[in-house]
Amino acid sequence: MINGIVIKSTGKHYLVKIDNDSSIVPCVLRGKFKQYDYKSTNPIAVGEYVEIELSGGEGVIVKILPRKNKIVRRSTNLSRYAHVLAVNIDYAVVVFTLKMPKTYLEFLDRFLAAAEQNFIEPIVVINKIDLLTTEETLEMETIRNMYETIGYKTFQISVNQCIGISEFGEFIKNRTVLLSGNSGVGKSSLINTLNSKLSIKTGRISSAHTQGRHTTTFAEMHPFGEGYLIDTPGIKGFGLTDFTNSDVSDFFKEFRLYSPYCKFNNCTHTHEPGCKIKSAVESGQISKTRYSGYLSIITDNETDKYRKDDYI
Ligand SMILES: Nc1nc2c(ncn2[C@@H]2O[C@H](COP(=O)(O)OP(=O)(O)OP(=O)(O)O)[C@@H](O)[C@H]2O)c(=O)[nH]1
Ligand SMILES: [Mg+2]
Ligand SMILES: [Zn+2]
Repeated sequence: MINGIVIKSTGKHYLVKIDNDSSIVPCVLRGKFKQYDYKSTNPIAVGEYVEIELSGGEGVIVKILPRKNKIVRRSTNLSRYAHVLAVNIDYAVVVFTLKMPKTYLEFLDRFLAAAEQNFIEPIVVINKIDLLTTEETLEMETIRNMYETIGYKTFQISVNQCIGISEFGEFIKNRTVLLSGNSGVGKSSLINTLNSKLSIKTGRISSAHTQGRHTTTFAEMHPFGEGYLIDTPGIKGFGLTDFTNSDVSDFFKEFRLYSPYCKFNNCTHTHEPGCKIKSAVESGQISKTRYSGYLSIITDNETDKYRKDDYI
């Protein structure tokens, strides 16, 4: 039996890097496995530790080893299926841009919530700061301060002008790092800059729509120092999976300081009297955008209640 790690998955075919060896073997999956108890569009994700058997030049994945953690999103907003972005990761990076394309804070908050749900440390990377006017730079700094105050590590960078790259690289080196974000925010460009031996395909931003074009189509791990950078396809939205409404306030890091003091211990922080989260929003201790991010996740969940069992 040979042990390895899945560095690329296209759904049916996998590339597995063999442990303590530099060889990479194309693999297929033996039969049908139903390893995990939720419906997933990809039963084997990038980062998976597997056992393979060799037959001819090809490998067969015969076993998936237990996962340390995972980042999962609903594949589309109303989908019954979950999509595993990556597993066994040390940091979950969300790449954010104020423009070209514009990333909504709700997207960021949902990603952060999913990382918290899975006990993975998230990092916020604000890219394309070279494009910002003075006014937009102030807006960016306000956003950055807000997330730093909550307790998230943030970086402001420009891949094009090589600003902040080495500081970020130093922070994540030798770890397994997932990069996610909307299409066109510069995930692949950032990976190419960090590891100059790579030349991953990058895209242009459509000038009419100021959006990316989904240049990266499959998640793939690339070496960086002793660790890996996981490039992923750009996503539009981020739906959480596998939660109940009462869990959600725990996924918002700063909410945990207030929720124990709400009048009702089953407070959903929406309409109840004596809610300490609502009063923290009113007094400005919790940001309004974070609170609306929280409400949007709760609302999603209510809309989907009747078919919750389908995707858990
Ligand atoms: N102005 C500016 N453009 C950048 C910067 N970083 C990346 N870009 C450009 O943004 C475009 C999209 O970059 P990609 O790296 O392909 O973006 P991506 O996030 O991998 O996109 P998908 O693979 O579609 O998810 C390219 O034209 C890059 O040159 C930056 O710091 N400043
Ligand atoms: Mg890409
Ligand atoms: Zn409350």
